[in-house]
Amino acid sequence: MLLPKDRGFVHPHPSEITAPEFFFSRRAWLGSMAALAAFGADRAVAAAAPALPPTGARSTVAGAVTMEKLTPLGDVTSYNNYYEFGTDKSDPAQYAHTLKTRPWTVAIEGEVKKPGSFGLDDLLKLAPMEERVYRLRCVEGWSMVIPWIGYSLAELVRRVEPTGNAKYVEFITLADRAQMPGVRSSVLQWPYVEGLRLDEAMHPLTLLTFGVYGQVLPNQNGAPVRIVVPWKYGFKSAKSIVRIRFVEKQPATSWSLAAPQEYGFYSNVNPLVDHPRWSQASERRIGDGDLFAKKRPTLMFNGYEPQVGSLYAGMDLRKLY
Ligand SMILES: Nc1nc2c(c(=O)[nH]1)N[C@H]1C(S)=C(S)[C@@H](COP(=O)(O)O)O[C@H]1N2
Ligand SMILES: [Mo]
Repeated sequence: MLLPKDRGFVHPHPSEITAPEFFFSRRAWLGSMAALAAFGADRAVAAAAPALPPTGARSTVAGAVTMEKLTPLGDVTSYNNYYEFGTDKSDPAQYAHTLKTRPWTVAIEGEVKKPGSFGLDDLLKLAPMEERVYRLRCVEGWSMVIPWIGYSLAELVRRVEPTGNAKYVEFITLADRAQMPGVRSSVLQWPYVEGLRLDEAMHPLTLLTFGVYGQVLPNQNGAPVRIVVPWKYGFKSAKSIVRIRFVEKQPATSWSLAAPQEYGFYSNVNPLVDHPRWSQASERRIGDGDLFAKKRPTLMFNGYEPQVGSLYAGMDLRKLY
């Protein structure tokens, strides 16, 4: 599923080019990270982060490049959603320290020729890690630009050899009351389940993610392994995955079970299709300033239309929201 390399380059607005100050803080920070890298996971992840970003732009795949300013690490780790730890944006940072991320295994089940289970260390070594700078657009109307570390989920999918019956991939995440206070609430059905069509899961942009900003994922960002699907609303990017199931039928996902009118299976970022309770035409970029800072227009497929638009050719995106 390779795409022409030169498609989809978005020319940056001058104000979007990362300021030089940023490189300095990042360089110092990476230096101390390297010194601190204590065990395998840290090293595997840190090695993938470029020691010095060559320019304002860091490439992803297939020409998906963003030169927008990165969201500061402090915001990435302290303002987010991880309902297993509570529904406030500050809850994950406050409570996720109780999550035990080792030992960790990911079971591969369903329509594959090679079912089984991968220990975290095997997953870390499965394919070379890359840094990918992606926009993340939460369905709630805020967005970030985040340098993730991981490799394309397709690497894993290919190795387990889906059968001809595999049409969808289901991601099942950890739900453990002992470690996760939010799981006592009935706000969602647990475990948190997400899903993709097989071709979406195989798209090179879909990232099996182990790190962020050159370090292993902080618990609140979905340690030790999550997916990131940058052209879909953030809730599709399931955190702390323990099982991956290959199935024939479209899986029921936690958010579409909770509110089917509001959260569809596809949930592609789409400024033309509003949420029933609010507009999706624009977004607040975290780090741009306070609540009154100017909003940015939301882009079709979160700006990844050149890469992923063809996956949805002929589909009515108003119906299949
Ligand atoms: N297991 C699980 N995964 C989850 C969520 C969650 O509550 N539980 N929240 C989602 C939402 S709404 C968003 S916006 C992203 C946020 O990812 P980040 O915290 O790394 O920015 O995670 C998604 N993955
Ligand atoms: Mo979200």
